[in-house]
Amino acid sequence: MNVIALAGGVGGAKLVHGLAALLSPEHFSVIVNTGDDFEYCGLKISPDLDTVCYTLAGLANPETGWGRRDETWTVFEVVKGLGGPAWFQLGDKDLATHLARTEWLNRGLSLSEITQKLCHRWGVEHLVLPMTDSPVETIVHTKAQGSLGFQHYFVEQACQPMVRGFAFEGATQAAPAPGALEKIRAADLVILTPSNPWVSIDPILAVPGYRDALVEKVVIGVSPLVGGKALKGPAAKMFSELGIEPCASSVAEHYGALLSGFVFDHQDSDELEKIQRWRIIPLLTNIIMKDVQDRVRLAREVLTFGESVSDRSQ
Ligand code: FO1
Repeated sequence: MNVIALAGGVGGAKLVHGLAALLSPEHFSVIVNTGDDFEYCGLKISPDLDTVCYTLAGLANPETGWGRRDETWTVFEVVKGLGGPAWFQLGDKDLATHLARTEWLNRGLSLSEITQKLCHRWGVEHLVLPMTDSPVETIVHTKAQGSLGFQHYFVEQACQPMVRGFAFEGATQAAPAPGALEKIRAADLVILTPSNPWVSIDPILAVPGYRDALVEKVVIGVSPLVGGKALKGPAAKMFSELGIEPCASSVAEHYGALLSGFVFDHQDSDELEKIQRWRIIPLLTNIIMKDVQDRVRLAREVLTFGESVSDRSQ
């Protein structure tokens, strides 16, 4: 079975890790959000690409999910000592990634080419594609502080400002990364991983071509919320601030007609009827991924569920 996952931050990377353990590189590729990308100290940083690649390479920091394990922080401690910026923490090994990517971008390589070079070095055999090679910036419109770049909202302001909405600057002028649409068209199953719908999956869907390509596919969404709370990050807070109940069925409704099936947690079984109302086939299971075994277990359940949904839609 050919599978494509759309992923953003840490939650999405965990399920991608489980799927990659079950599917060979010929049968599984990932399309990653680049709306979080920004420039910091002159360096071009692609956090979600790095989080997915580090996770697949076994290099990810197990505590935070982002950045690298066994990290040292010498360079940015000295930068801080000089009075330089320190709000976005870059470890020394992670810094090397940003130095290499920035140099290669300045030499004219595409984000796709750079991601392949890095994946080759890190021993990641599955194809990891940026959603586009063009610049797209997620802007968070907030009540008290106007429009903020995503990392300024997420890290510098620690997700505190109340959100009013989002914009994905550059998305309408962007095109899917080379090969991305072909991979989706060849897929038997597309998985919207448990990333933040607003700022990890929506930026991908905002790039022209993706929504149309997904229309005739079997698409399974996985809830990033359990019991009305996000497993990590501001997804539930964003739903509330936008006046929407933060719950699994709100996530299913957010994706709406895109979804053939939706995977959510036993704790939210009371939402089963609501989800079925939208003719979305439900799968209730334990969607919390505490360790690698959980990632593989959930991935296996999602794949089995995807096959059954695919059989029913034929
Ligand atoms: N998230 C933080 O909350 N604080 C940080 O200092 C931070 C640094 C950082 C460095 C590299 C990287 O790839 C990710 C980093 N993140 C940090 C996470 C980043 O904000 C991502 O955008 C989130 O994981 C959401 O996708």
